Amino acid sequence: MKSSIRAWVFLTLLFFQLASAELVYFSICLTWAKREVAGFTRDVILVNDQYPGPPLDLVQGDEVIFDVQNDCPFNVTVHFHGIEQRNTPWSDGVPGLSQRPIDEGDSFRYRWTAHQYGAYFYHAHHRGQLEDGLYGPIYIKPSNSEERPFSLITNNSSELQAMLVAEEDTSPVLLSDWRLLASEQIWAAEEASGADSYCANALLINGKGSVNCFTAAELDALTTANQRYVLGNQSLTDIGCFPPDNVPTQGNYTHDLSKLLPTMFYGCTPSQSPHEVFTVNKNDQYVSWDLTSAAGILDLIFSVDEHDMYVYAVDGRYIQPVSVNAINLPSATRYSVLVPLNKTPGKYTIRMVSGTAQQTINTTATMQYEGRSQLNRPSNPWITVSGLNATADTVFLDDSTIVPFPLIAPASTADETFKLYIDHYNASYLWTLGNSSFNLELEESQPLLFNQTAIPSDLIIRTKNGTWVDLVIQVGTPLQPSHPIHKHSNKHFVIGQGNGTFTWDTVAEAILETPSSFNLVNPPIRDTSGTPLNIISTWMVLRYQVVNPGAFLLHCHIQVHQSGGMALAILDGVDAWPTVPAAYLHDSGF
Ligand SMILES: *[C@@H]1O[C@H](CO)[C@@H](O)[C@H](O)[C@H]1NC(C)=O
Ligand SMILES: *[C@@H]1O[C@H](CO)[C@@H](O)[C@H](O)[C@H]1NC(C)=O
Ligand SMILES: *[C@@H]1O[C@H](CO)[C@@H](O)[C@H](O)[C@H]1NC(C)=O
Ligand SMILES: *[C@@H]1O[C@H](CO)[C@@H](O)[C@H](O)[C@H]1NC(C)=O
Ligand SMILES: *[C@@H]1O[C@H](CO)[C@@H](O)[C@H](O)[C@H]1NC(C)=O
Ligand SMILES: *[C@@H]1O[C@H](CO)[C@@H](O)[C@H](O)[C@H]1NC(C)=O
Ligand SMILES: *[C@@H]1O[C@H](CO)[C@@H](O)[C@H](O)[C@H]1NC(C)=O
Ligand SMILES: *[C@@H]1O[C@H](CO)[C@@H](O)[C@H](O)[C@H]1NC(C)=O
Ligand SMILES: *[C@@H]1O[C@H](CO)[C@@H](O)[C@H](O)[C@H]1NC(C)=O
Ligand SMILES: *[C@@H]1O[C@H](CO)[C@@H](O)[C@H](O)[C@H]1NC(C)=O
Ligand SMILES: *[C@@H]1O[C@H](CO)[C@@H](O)[C@H](O)[C@H]1NC(C)=O
Ligand SMILES: *[C@@H]1O[C@H](CO)[C@@H](O)[C@H](O)[C@H]1NC(C)=O
Ligand SMILES: [Cu+2]
Repeated sequence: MKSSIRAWVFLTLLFFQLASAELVYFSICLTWAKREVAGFTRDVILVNDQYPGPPLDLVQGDEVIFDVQNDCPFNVTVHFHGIEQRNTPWSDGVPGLSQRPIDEGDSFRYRWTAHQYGAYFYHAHHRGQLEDGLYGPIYIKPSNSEERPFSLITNNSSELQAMLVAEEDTSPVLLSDWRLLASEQIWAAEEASGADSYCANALLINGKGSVNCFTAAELDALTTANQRYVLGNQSLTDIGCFPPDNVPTQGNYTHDLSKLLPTMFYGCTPSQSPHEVFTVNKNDQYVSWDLTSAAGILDLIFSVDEHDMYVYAVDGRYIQPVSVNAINLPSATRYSVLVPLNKTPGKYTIRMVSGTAQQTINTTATMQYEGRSQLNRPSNPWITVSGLNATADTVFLDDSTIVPFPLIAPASTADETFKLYIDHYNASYLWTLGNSSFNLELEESQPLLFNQTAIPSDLIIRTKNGTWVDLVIQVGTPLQPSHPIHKHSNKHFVIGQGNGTFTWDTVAEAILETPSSFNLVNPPIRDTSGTPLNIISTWMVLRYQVVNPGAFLLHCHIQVHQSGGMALAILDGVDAWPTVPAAYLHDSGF
């Protein structure tokens, strides 16, 4: 009965959606205040007094006016992750590229059109403030004209209807890691010690979770073969992390470890804080979730005990659905899933664990069927706390096999190739994405959109509008974590990856020698892609067409890596450069 009422509501909504592109006002006020998160009180950036921030819900075609009032005692900006900003590059929220930081007490008006559909999120883009809690989900309901991929799962009309209704009711599930120290404390300690600060203190689902401390013996038993390889004769610290003097991860640089602060690498205190409970109804047949990682440090692996997940969209765009049991989310990625509610009604544990070797850390939530539980036992996990398969049948999503729906392919050749080199830069905590390190202070410089020579030229590449561009991302020294590389503005195709050094001048040359390293037929379309992992160095090639002139950042989404300079400015379409509206050039968008 409930389902049929909802189906009716759904069809009615579809009808009204036809002519419903609207101007949507969304207003946030940012404050810096004490909040208890993961059982510990610290200063947090609150969005309308909330952590995490409230959801922004739009319909494809809507135009949004997003007003930010900054009542924090520091400058901020807000970025809309994965939003193309077609014809509105001044609303991308990147200090030093698209705007000046929003001063204390000031406000700023972002204005953009939702040409795309799907799951996105907004987050801080000034210094390390993402890690202080400034983020919230964005969902853009697809217009009717976007073909859904569900008939690739089933042609049973009742099942299809249930999937459409589930999608209509989809909800964000915000996944994150959390530190007990504020981002500026972490940054100052990195500068003082020289160390790269890569450990979290808790994992959170919708902002909820606790700190869990394993004993040394438990951690020893949980240490995987891969971790042992990197650790050598060292052990995980009491927060489950590689120690700060681990040479493979820190690089061969000098450190003053006495300048590190408690809880950065060591110091575990357990807490008991509420965890998230998702109530589902078996009669719905499916629940749809937009898994969204706002993590600052770690890849996160997500799994629901005993249940399958049909992954049907990635980074906000439909894919040919695949059925899996566990998904590794690099920082800032989104995976939309339909979970079939076909098990014995009861409580099932949702497990989230670190997907990055440098730390073993986990949290849980609960998926609970409405009504009386018929399950009189704990649910069985698909994954272990260390992120391995807990059963012989566990299926992990393989990002490299994701196929877009409907299928679109990139150009078969590129007009230009840029080789970008990732490595430490004179210190463990400083990094390159190219030849040089993007100094954090450059965020305070005149925006490149207003002045193309405002920052040093070795941190800038320029492209022509309409051309196809290959970004060859070369990870230099071995044993680095996967770097989630995010390109602002339009999405890219992930056309190739390999081990060792990319020795060719172009992809065309590389294909002649190693065709199996490339896919130009149906490669994944992403806005954030993790570099491949191996015990040797690796490379990855991103191909995109320049369609939206403006100054856009390419960067690692591990926050401390970005702050440490793993970023590059792309001046897209310099031959068709836009005129910045006076309201943005001189002021705050009003
Ligand atoms: C904050 O931003 C304003 C405007 O961009 C700038 O003038 C000011 O110097 C910044 N303040 C700090 C502390 O960086
Ligand atoms: C559903 O029907 C379409 C069109 O006939 C077909 O392409 C598709 O493979 C079918 N789906 C399944 C799951 O059988
Ligand atoms: C379609 O699916 C429903 C619900 O899963 C099931 O009851 C029904 O028998 C199926 N219909 C056909 C024709 O297979
Ligand atoms: C173990 O690590 C210590 C400190 O890093 C080092 O001095 C020592 O040589 C190592 N021992 C072995 C057997 O590798
Ligand atoms: C570390 O760097 C120093 C000085 O550059 C060098 O002498 C030493 O061999 C290096 N050690 C390793 C393990 O690479
Ligand atoms: C992490 O996993 C362990 C072992 O399953 C569990 O006891 C613990 O409660 C989990 N941690 C959290 C914070 O849920
Ligand atoms: C995990 O998968 C591997 C490879 O398929 C298998 O050998 C192993 O037995 C699985 N682990 C468990 C606990 O089933
Ligand atoms: C960083 O190191 C490179 C060589 O690795 C050197 O050429 C450059 O001058 C150094 N830069 C700074 C700022 O120390
Ligand atoms: C652009 O930036 C450069 C480098 O800071 C500066 O020399 C130049 O005066 C700026 N141009 C304008 C028009 O502000
Ligand atoms: C990096 O250096 C290479 C070799 O000198 C040069 O071709 C390339 O343009 C430089 N890249 C940037 C972004 O400056
Ligand atoms: C840039 O190129 C795209 C794709 O060719 C085109 O749609 C767009 O209109 C161009 N923009 C400008 C400002 O010329
Ligand atoms: C790179 O090496 C890994 C591990 O040795 C292997 O699994 C993977 O297939 C290789 N990748 C490519 C593109 O050759
Ligand atoms: Cu990185």
